[in-house]
Amino acid sequence: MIPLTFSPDIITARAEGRPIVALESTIITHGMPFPQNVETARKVEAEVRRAGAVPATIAVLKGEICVGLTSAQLESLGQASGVAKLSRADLAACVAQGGTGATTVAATMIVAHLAGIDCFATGGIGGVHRGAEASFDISADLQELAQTPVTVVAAGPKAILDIPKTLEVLETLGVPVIACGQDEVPAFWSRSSGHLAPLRMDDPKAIATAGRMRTALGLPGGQLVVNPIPAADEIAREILAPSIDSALAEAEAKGIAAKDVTPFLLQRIFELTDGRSLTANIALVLNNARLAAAISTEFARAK
Ligand code: PSU
Ligand code: MN
Repeated sequence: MIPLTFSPDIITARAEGRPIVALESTIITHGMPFPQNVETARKVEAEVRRAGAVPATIAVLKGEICVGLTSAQLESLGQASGVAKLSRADLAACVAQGGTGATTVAATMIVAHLAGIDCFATGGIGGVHRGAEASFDISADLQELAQTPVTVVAAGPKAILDIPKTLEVLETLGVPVIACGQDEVPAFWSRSSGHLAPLRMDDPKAIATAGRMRTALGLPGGQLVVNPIPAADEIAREILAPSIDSALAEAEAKGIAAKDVTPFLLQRIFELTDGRSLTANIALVLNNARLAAAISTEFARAK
């Protein structure tokens, strides 16, 4: 028996064969400040429902792997401090010890797959950090995409990362990177990264069909769909670049390392842009939720 705890909504959705979209929780605990984190999590869930699917936010609460959170659980997770950030390496130990933790893209993919969920929406995935040639800091999200069959919708690698190196590693790992609606890989807060995506598919059905074909061919791993932030909400690359550079310099000066790097950079960029980065982050997650709902609808239809 796999120890998963489904919320009442997800029990019903599974029984009815409805499309389900997985949502991560690290974005709630480590990616955004309270109360915007809880507000956003609720809006994202509502957006998935409006688009005809059922949201399953995933987290570990007191040793239980929860697939779907109740409103009260979401609120208390968003207010809690010192919640662990769980990636592939941390998940089993947290559950075994009865701990509480938020799941990253990697851990959310693992749980989604165990729960039979094909599609997952997030903000941005982790990737190869700038200076990785010295620090070796490459997110476990990339390895997960290589081995776990879930289609992940993101607004591109976060612009704090080294985007060309991230694309190279994804190619090496055999992960399809599919841009939706444009030829370029988007850069999270900005629509443009200056790098062409290896694949482009504008139709959710084509994306689901490609994912199912991967499975039919016996190829392990998922797909990364990169969905540009809506034009009205983006922060142009040139405008953001100085804030990213100073946040990176500060992280280095303070010796921030490992799991703390991404949360530190996101928080500093939020401060340096007077909150504009957060407004953009919220808009892009909602946009990804809509696309993921459409893709999961196509996966459900084919079952
Ligand atoms: N996307 C966001 N905000 C976040 C994250 C993604 O918009 O906070 C989180 C995700 O959970 C992702 C993690 O998996 O950051 C990457 O962390 P790391 O670089 O330490 O692997
Ligand atoms: Mn890292």
